[in-house]
Amino acid sequence: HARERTLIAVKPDGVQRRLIGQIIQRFEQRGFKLVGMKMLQVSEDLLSQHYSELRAKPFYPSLLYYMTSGPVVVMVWEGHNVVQTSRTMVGTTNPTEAQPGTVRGDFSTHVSRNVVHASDSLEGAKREIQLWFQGQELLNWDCCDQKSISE
Ligand code: DAT
Ligand code: MG
Repeated sequence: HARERTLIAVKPDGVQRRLIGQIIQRFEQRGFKLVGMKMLQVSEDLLSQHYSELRAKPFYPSLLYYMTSGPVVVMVWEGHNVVQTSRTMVGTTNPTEAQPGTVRGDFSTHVSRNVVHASDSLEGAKREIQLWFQGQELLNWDCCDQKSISE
């Protein structure tokens, strides 16, 4: 529905490569609404909760190292089907397979530096938004063009 929310993050490689603006622009122009955003140096504790399902993977230590190597920009976007649509906009996990036109397909070549994070399900999005944001950091506001974008 129109109030669905998802968590999108520009990872440290995306911040270093000055891609924050281009990534935000894609979500704005698609018609989604930004309801929360901050830049932060992530702690290992937060990351280990965020990536708890990947703890047993061989790449997990290097994933933690990379994700804490510099600031990230984390955002909550709202809109119709935003979870699924943003996964499509972000592209496949491995940029080798990501379609041109997707963030990963346009800006990355290697799975370990894939520029952006997007929640992969409604439940995952709820969990991640609660993990990264305090309730009062998320704003309920009206976009003047909302009625032109969704029912
Ligand atoms: P996604 O970010 O597309 O949701 P995921 O949740 O399976 O993918 O994995 C989280 C991140 O972990 C991913 O963005 C990059 C890293 N990763 C996943 N598979 C990897 C692999 N085989 N080698 C190195 N890093 C990997
Ligand atoms: Mg994931």
